[in-house]
Formats: sequence, C-alpha cells, structure tokens
Amino acid sequence: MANKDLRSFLKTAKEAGEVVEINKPFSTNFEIPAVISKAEEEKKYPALIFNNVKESDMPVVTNVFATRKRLAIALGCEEANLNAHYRVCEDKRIKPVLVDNGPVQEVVLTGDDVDLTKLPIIKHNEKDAGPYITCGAGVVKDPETGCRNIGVYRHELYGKNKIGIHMAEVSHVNYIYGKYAAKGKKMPIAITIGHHPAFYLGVLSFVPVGVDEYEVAGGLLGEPLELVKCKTVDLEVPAFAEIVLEGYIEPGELQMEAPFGEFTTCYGKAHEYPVVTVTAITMRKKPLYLDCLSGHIDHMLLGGTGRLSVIYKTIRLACPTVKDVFMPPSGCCRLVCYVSIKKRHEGEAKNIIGAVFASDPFVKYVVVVDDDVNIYDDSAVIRAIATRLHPEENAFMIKNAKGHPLDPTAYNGYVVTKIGIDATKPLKGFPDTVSVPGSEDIDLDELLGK
Ligand SMILES: Cc1cc2nc3c(=O)[nH]c(=O)nc-3n(C[C@H](O)[C@H](O)[C@H](O)COP(=O)(O)O)c2cc1C
Ligand SMILES: [Mn+2]
Repeated sequence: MANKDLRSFLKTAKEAGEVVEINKPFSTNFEIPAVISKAEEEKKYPALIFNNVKESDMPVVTNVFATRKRLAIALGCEEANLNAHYRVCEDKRIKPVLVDNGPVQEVVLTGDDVDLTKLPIIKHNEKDAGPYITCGAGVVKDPETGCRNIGVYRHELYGKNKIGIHMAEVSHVNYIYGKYAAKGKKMPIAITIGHHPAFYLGVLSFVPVGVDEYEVAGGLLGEPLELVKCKTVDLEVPAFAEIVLEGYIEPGELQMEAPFGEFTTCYGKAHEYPVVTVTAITMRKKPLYLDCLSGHIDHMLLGGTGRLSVIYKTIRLACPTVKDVFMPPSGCCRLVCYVSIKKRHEGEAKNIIGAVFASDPFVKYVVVVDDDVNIYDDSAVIRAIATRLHPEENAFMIKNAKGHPLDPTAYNGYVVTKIGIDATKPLKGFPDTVSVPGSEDIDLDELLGK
C-alpha cells in the first residue's frame, strides 16, 4: 500500500516549491516561530523544515497548514475546489486496518527512558506558559461504547513524563473523560505527532460524538489508515506516524494550564486542566517533529477548514443555491463567516445567517453576498457591504448569544453579541457593477512584461 505520511507529503509539497529547508541552527525557544512570524509580515507562508534544532536531534517541521494551496495539495485537488473536495471526502468514511507493526514503533521508550524534554517542543508566543505540543492528535475510547474519538488538543510540557491537556467543554474528549472521571478510572490516551496533513484535516472534522475520526481521516487520505496497537495502553495509533506518546489521565490530577496564544491572536487565560502521565514514547529511528504555530495562520487554517464543511451542509437546508462559504484569516478562520449565494428570493440571506449561527456557535459575524463577489477577498466583501447593504433593513444584532469562550469580547464565559449582514443586492432595480469590455482578452505579460 502507498501509505501517505508526513514524508510523502513533504516530498510532493517540495516538488511544488512549497517547502523551505533551513540548516542554520535555531532554538525551540521562540527562534523557530520568530522566523514564521517575520515571514508572515512579508506575506510569505512556506512550510519549513528546521534541520538543525539547538535543543534536540529531531528536525522540526512547521507552518505546513499555513496556506489553502498546501491543504489542497494534501487532498489532491485544486485550491479553488478545496471546500467542495473536503465535503465529499469527509463523507467517504474509510475504515482503518490493523497491522502488526509499523515505522512509528521502530523505537520504543518506556519507564525511565521516557524523557519528553528530548523532543523539540516549542515555546511559541512570548507570554505562553511554557513549551507546547500543538500538533498532537489524541485518541481515547468511550468506556461505554468502545468507540474511538480523536481530536487535536494542546499539551503544555510539565516534566520528563508529564504534559497538560486542554479539553475545551465543547470537545468530545471532555465528555468522554467525564465518563472515566465519574467512575474514578484512569483514561488511556495516545497522541500522534506528525502525519500527513490529510490525516489532521480528517481527525479535525466536525462530526458527532460516536464517529471514529480515523475513518474520516481515511476518507480524506483516500486510503485506509493503517493502525498498530500501542505498547502500554489499549489504543491504536497510525503505523506511519512520526512520534506517538502513550499514557493516561488520572482523574483529579489537575494543574494550571496557559496562558497560551490562541487562534484569536490573543492570549487565553490560565485554568486548571488534567495532566497526562506518559508511559511510552514510540517513534521512527529518525523522526520528524511536527509543530503548528498557534495564534497564527497555521493554526487558524488547520482548525477552520473542516468547520466550513458543516456550515455549508447546514446552509444547504435553507438555500440550495449557496455557492461557497469561507471564514477568512482576518476573522481568525472562526469568528467571521462569508457566504456567497445565487439569490432567488428576497429575505433568504437572513435564513442563511440563522443557519450559520446554528451550525457553528463560534461564528460571530455572518456576511452574505451575491455570487459575483469573491469571498476569498476581504476587500470585495467590504465593498459589497459598502455599496449593497441597507443597514437598517438588512443588518441585525443578536445580543447575549452563545459564542466562543476564547473570544476576547466574550462575557460570562462565552456570551457574545452576534451580527448578521445581508449585503446582497435587491433582486430588482439595483444598478449594474462597472466593467470594461474586452479587458479579459488583454495579455498583460506581453504589454507590460512579467
Ligand atoms: C492546532 C489546534 C489546536 C487545538 N487545540 C485544542 C485544545 O487545546 N483543546 C480543545 O479542546 N480543542 C482544541 N482544538 C480543536 C479540536 O481539535 C477540535 O475541535 C476537534 O474537533 C475536537 O475533537 P473532539 O470533539 O472529537 O474531541 C485545536 C485545534 C487545532 C487545529
Ligand atoms: Mn469526536
């Protein structure tokens, strides 16, 4: 079998000119994220491989998810088709297969040999509480149904065999952990660090509890995920991962977690969360350590892409002529949602706004525009608001709605004010938009040079 993994992706992405390898030494202590942050200021977003990491033998791979073009390469489609392709693959559900062994268990470290400080765990933003693992896909099992659940949860480094786990109240892992805690039982967990981006996009899909996200990952990879049994816990992990941390969470063992640079580009406050005791590190002989730069575009796009699928599918209930949905990086890929529609009836944009708020509680502003507006271009959406919106009639506010607890404007935990904007033209009597005939036939390269 072909077995897609992080290495196969990096090879493809490199051939497409999407990867830069850096051989100069850089530190995990801010220096690696500083390179990304500086590049972002210049609107450059390459995937990066740091071959020479001051604190570790392992190379660091980062910024992989920072462009939609690379996410499209990962899924084997054109960038313009990324959302539609994701929606189709998400529904394919390919069951994983269990195999006897895999590269991720070439090295098995247990007992005193477990030393997480040997991993190049990165300190990202200035006020982060410590170094954080940001690309760990954690698998747990529902103790009642036996169903697997996978999601990406951040892990603060606490010690040689101790890490935190941030389990947001909305995440299924929090609900499943509650079942173990109620019985006073330890919850086994295994955390995959480093796999193909399609694997991450799959496990991050917005599916109901009871759906095994490894099956969704199979659909996005286009092949069954090969799994191996863990060495110290009763769980399964991808055979072609780079690194896996096995361990358990003891109910009642809590530690302060955060502040941490969130996808909102602000720091989130510290709270008490459970602690993971790591019982084994398994890995390849020369593993790549995958990181995702939190609070930056890498993090925003990775988490935001799958959410677009659910929003689109819900809107389709209200409007069959929805063209596309996008949550722009300017709105942190969560808080602002643009929808383009081929409008058929007056008022339908308002129903769509309701559908968006219903499908994703994190969205705070919805803007609906006509299908001639490019929703991947913020300025085109702003122009539609500027020229087509009658605010008194077509903008409305919902006070005291449930939003995202990390929204810096949230009060009482997660309560926010939401705004819906219908910036579509009236069906009749609105002036045409200017256009110059023949401009599409002009060869600018010939006239102005490249
Ligand atoms: C880079 C990144 C970091 C994330 N960190 C967390 C986290 O610390 N805690 C959390 O609950 N969700 C986090 N998420 C979101 C969850 O991974 C996502 O909501 C997932 O669908 C949860 O899966 P579950 O509901 O099956 O548990 C993160 C997402 C990304 C992309
Ligand atoms: Mn889940």
